Amino acid sequence: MATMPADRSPDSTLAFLRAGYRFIGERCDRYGSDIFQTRILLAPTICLRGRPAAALFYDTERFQRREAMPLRVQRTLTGRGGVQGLDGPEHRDRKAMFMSIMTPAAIRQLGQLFDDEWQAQVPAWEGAGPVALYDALGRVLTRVVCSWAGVPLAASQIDRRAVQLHAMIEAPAMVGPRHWRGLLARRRAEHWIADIIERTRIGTLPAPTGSALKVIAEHRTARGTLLPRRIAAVELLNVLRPVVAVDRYMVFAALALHDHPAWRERVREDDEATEQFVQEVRRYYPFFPAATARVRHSFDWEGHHFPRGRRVLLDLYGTNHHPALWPEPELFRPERFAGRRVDPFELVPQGGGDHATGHRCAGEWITIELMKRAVTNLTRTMRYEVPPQNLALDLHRMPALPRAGLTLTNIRRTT
Ligand code: HEM
Ligand code: MYR
Repeated sequence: MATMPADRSPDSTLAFLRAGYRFIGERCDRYGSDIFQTRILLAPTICLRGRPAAALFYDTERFQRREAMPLRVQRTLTGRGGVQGLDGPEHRDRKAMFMSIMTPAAIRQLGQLFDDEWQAQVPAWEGAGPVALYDALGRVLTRVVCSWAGVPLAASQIDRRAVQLHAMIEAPAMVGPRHWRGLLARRRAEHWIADIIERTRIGTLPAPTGSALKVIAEHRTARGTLLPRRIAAVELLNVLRPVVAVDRYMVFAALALHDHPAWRERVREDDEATEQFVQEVRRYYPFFPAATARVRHSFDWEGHHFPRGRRVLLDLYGTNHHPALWPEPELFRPERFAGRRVDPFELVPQGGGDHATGHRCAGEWITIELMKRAVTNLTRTMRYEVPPQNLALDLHRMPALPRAGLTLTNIRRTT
């Protein structure tokens, strides 16, 4: 049996939270190995990166999600009892519920609502002083996703819900106030949505056919029962929250347009270039650092032993920056996607493997659609300036974002 390189320190949880996106990659580089063992949350944890590792990690025979996600992540970001922690037939059934919402027509409709809301906001942005893109898009996406999902939202509530959804995304890897804000936000948001689920079920709140609200409120498990109201709320929030999270990728796209003016010109004219650009934004920028699972039954892989129950972390960021997959990974080069067929284990910002049978992100197509529309809106329908500001991305902070969320000035409509 090969010896797996191992961290010596008794626990690396804080080191992970401090080191951020490069925690696994730095150690892999140091050990000259894409697999090593460390201790996280006081328990031995195997860390992996790269394509073969991703193919292994998404083998549902070998890994389970039950009791895999750290509690601090469940209490803020994902909630408890949702699809992320299910296995086997129960996962298939719940995942099918999500995928049934993601029809091409529904995705187009979401995209159209997003374009309409963006255009509706431009006059206000034109008249305003500096616009913080992250905050502005957070509000746009909150309004749009609620309308698309069938969730009623008064205009006066948009800011509050946008702040809540952002707080859940920003909390999982933080200690102190940012974490507490996420805990509170989740409690409040689950109450809000559980009430809406209840009203839909008793018929006092009509839900549009095919909407996420209707599908989730009326979903029946294999045993023919409705989801408990709180779980239904967790699942509907698993649609609302991550759609709002796409604002981070939109900020990254705007950052990339700013840093690569030649690409601004290319995407203005060419939809294929826009596609490549969006893929490179998803590959290059730091978002979801790592996915977690546990070994289902002991097995050996490439000479390493994986004992039953061991927690495993797959480095998503590190796989997207692996030099064996991506030559010169630290360069932003959308042309690397020209004519390239990307297999399900190479580009994994939203997980790898199969959407229906595994845990790959249910919202990947939505994410790509919304990002393309954001790039088109930024380059073809308006002009703006990026005033001097600190645009550095701190890879120690998870999730990462430029400090001011990217400030734009002198916004003008061009079409
Ligand atoms: C799962 C990332 C957007 C819904 C995931 C996973 C990642 C991820 C890394 C977990 C993969 C794994 O466990 O192996 C992202 C990122 C997004 C995004 C970076 C950009 C904003 C979305 C959107 C939706 C969505 C727009 C829904 C509309 C889900 C759901 C799961 C999931 C339901 C759980 C899937 C499962 O456990 O089977 N996402 N996601 N995500 N995502 Fe996303
Ligand atoms: C979502 O809302 O589900 C989409 C993306 C949110 C990403 C937030 C990432 C923050 C850091 C999480 C640490 C997890 C470590 C296992």
